[in-house]
Amino acid sequence: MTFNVEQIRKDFPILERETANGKRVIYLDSTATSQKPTQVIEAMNDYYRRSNANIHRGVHTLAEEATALYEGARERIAKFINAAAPREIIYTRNTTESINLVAYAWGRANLKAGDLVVLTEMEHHSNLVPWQMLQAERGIELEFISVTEDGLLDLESYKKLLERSPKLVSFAHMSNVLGTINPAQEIIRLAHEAGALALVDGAQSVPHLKVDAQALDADFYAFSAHKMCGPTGVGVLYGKSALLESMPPFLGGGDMIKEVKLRSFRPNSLPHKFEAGTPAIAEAVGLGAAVDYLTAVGMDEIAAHEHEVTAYALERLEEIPGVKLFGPAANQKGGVASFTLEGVHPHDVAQILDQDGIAVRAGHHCAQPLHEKFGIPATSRASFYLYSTKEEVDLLAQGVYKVKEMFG
Ligand code: 7TS
Repeated sequence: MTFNVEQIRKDFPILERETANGKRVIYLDSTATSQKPTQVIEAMNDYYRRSNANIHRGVHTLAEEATALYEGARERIAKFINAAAPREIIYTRNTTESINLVAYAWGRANLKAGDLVVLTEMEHHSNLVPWQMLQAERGIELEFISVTEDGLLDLESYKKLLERSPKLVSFAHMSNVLGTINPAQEIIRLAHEAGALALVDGAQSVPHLKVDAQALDADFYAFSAHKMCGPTGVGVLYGKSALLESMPPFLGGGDMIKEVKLRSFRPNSLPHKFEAGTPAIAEAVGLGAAVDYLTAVGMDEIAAHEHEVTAYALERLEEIPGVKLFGPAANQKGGVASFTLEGVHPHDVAQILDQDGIAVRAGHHCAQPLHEKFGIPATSRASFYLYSTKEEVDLLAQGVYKVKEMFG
């Protein structure tokens, strides 16, 4: 299938709607959450209309069908990121819960006072706070790979930290503010050479790039359905099976057990050991449909399209006097353009753009330390996905000019 953005846009009904003042929605906030194609909406609708039942608990037709749909989605997700087996795919609520699962189940079993965990200065709060909580509880140490002025990871600072033999290196594959695509394979290889495990926050990479968990050799890889054309409420933790086997469970309850006595339990096998309670079944089905959709369009085609739109956006924004862009050049980043406009607060930029139907985000984007590093409280951020167009970028640029005029 050749990539045709106009054809793709027809799959996303929301892109046709208008705002209250009659403007067509120009959705430039896919980094926060993506829009959903009809294929995903219908898969979830069909599930509720035809197959809804609780999973793994019944022999009746609907229970068997629901279980098959839920587990079938897991198989396709495993293929999508090239996991070695479906049992390496743990359903969670989102990236945040996936990282917390590692911090609680692996971290509390394996880390003690003085052990070092290496993070980076460009992390989302989801990959900072769980480790800060463990630090408060256990006395582990945290260090951070520094970010250069260009918005890249300083690998020399990383190599120095590795001399201190960390137990874990945890980093974002792609930054949600700078758009930087980090050299994940190299970071993981260096971590392993130093005897550390590697956890990758893939919230922004899995939706936009072809990810191969085995080629990367990641020990853990976390992502969210809602940023990759799927629904909210479901995410994934990929983990190497030997590692997941060695870990104690995270939450306790139904489904995660093999046997329960009044005073003891035996945990279930993978992946169920980490899926306590009735899961988000329709949402898992929706994620399966999202994976099918992205696969049919082609991840390489999506990445190429986004690259073209992003390069154009950086060019158009850069030529506006007073605009300062953050992050590396287009060839080192995904579909994100974070910027400030001299003399105008980012929230005002976003609010004025909204009057023309243009949806961008303003704030610290859950990466407060990164903004602090750059000496700013906030940025405005436009972000792009497979349905974004250069025409939308033109409207964004026009909108920013308009903001400039209004603020003199
Ligand atoms: N990690 C990164 C790199 C992210 O961009 C996000 C969400 C998360 C983790 C957390 O994902 P969640 O699904 O668990 O919430 N990023 C953003 C954003 O940039 N704007 O809104 C959410």
